[in-house]
Amino acid sequence: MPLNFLDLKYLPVQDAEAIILPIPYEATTTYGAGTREGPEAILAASRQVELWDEENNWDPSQKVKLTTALPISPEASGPQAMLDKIRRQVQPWVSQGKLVCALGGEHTVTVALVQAVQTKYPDVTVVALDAHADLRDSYDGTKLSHACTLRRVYESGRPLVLMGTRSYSKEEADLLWVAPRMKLFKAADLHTFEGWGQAMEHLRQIPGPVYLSIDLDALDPGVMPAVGTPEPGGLTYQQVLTIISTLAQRGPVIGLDLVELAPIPGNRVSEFTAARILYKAVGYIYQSRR
Ligand SMILES: [Mn+2]
Repeated sequence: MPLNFLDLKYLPVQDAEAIILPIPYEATTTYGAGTREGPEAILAASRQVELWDEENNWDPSQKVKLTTALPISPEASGPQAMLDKIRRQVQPWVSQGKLVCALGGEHTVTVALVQAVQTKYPDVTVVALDAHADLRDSYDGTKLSHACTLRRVYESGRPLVLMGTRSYSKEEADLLWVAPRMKLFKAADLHTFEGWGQAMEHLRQIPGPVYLSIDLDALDPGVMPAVGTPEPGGLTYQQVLTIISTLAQRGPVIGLDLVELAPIPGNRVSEFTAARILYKAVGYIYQSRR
């Protein structure tokens, strides 16, 4: 029996308004491996998440028609085939107005997820939380590496907001300076009073639909140790929640993903925190829709 998010009772996908979609895809990991185990670890941990939202005094699991889809199985014939498979599966759900919340797997899956939402929401803005810029044109001989994710997303032609960034190459830095549709909020700036205020103001001004990609390494490794490429100096749990609720209060968040969780056996804090962030995100998004 596949795991359901929050251990909720089974609801057919066609009756759901929000779909948790596990994508245990891992092909181009460069440092710590294990992101293919990420979705199942988050779903298992989610069974321990309290359903009552202590912050806003409601139970989103009772009010939102939420279900967990079967995982998208990895495609052996290569990354492009995998991305095509994800896009083909997600696009019809998006066109029916469903919110797809994907669980990675490596960050590369975001490329297909953004393409899937672009058909219905051509005016989408992508907000990406990530320790790394992920703007390399190619890496280890492929353009579909996790290290190139946001470069491919940027090529979709839509505005891209990077938050929590604290590690990038000279090539990526050069692009960050000249790219007109790109806005960068480095982690160090988000840790200052003024920088944080400017970032929240920028988020409040984003018009139209937002797609939110959360590479879990955006969080500080003290909070989220189980990621493939940890970087010190990251965001706090509360900062991530405030970013999501600010985006949701501003306007529609029409898709999201949580990627790059690589579980550490014996340490459950990362997957539990990821499950908690996902449930909080669903709550913020539907609270503002009602
Ligand atoms: Mn990333």
